Amino acid sequence: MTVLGLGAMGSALAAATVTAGHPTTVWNRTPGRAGALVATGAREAATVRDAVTASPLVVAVLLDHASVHQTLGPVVDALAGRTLVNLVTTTPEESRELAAWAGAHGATSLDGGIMAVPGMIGGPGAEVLYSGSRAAFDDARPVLDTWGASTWFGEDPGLAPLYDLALLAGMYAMFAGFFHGVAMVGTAGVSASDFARRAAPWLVAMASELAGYADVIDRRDYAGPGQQSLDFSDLTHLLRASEDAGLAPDVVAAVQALIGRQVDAGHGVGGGGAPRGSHSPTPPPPPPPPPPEST
Ligand code: FVH
Repeated sequence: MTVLGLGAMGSALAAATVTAGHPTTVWNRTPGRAGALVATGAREAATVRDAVTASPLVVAVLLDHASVHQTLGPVVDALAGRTLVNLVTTTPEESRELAAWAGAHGATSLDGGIMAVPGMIGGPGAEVLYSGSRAAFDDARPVLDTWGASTWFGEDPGLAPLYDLALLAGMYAMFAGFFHGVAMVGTAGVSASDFARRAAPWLVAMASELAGYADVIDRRDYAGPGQQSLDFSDLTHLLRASEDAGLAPDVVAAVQALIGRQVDAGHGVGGGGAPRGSHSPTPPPPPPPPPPEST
């Protein structure tokens, strides 16, 4: 297999396939990043064309969508008959565009969302989400499984990035809330480490509420019994405490604005599935995502 891009992630992926004994060719735009991989058995290609033609499986781990086209555009004829695995973080539409472009030039393709940081690759807890050609997924499986658990979501190339970005939405919002909490307790001289020891089990406990919210959303029943109303989910105290402490209220204010929008639209008495008495805010009702089709 070939890895295009030897940044932090591309290097980790290539190292895992080399360790697993798969013949591995690597290429990077800026020379000089392949030394450690070559020392352990990888072959460094001098040109993109050399790298692409070296393997039936070509894995792009570049910076962004534009860099994939910049890199592969000039050698697109060489993709014919090969499988392109795009592990670059892209939007669903960008992934669909890339898959159609590769397909028009005779390549099959898979899109992947890496749910791991480089240090996790090849170890427990790493997962890569795939969508696109099922046949390509099955053929590439021996290589893909060296990086972590491999899960295929469907033929639509946009599904893996959709899940990837949806999961990141939860992660980023959680981290932003945690950092705001750190700032709040910091005004009383509490260290971030002390607060983290308390916040981690609290957030894990709150994560157990997700299934309840999901059930309400899937049933579209926002007025069922046992739910906390949006009128109750008022973050005024949280906002005022933040402002009193001289903190930028942006994170909390954004959530309060979402709640306010729903209340203003007449949904104040509805809820989001949280048990009455818990103090978690209620999300607006998005459509349910499609389920994974296979692993
Ligand atoms: N690192 C992570 O934790 C995350 C985990 C989730 C998935 N992401 C995505 O993976 C892609 C690569 O990420 P990375 O961490 O390897 O990124 P960098 O270390 O910044 O390396 C970037 C490589 O891309 C090359 N590159 C940049 N622009 C171009 C271009 N126009 N043409 C060709 N190559 C390009 C760069 O080459 P160079 O600067 O050394 O010449 C690096 O090899 C990414 O989509 C993450 O969102 C990682």
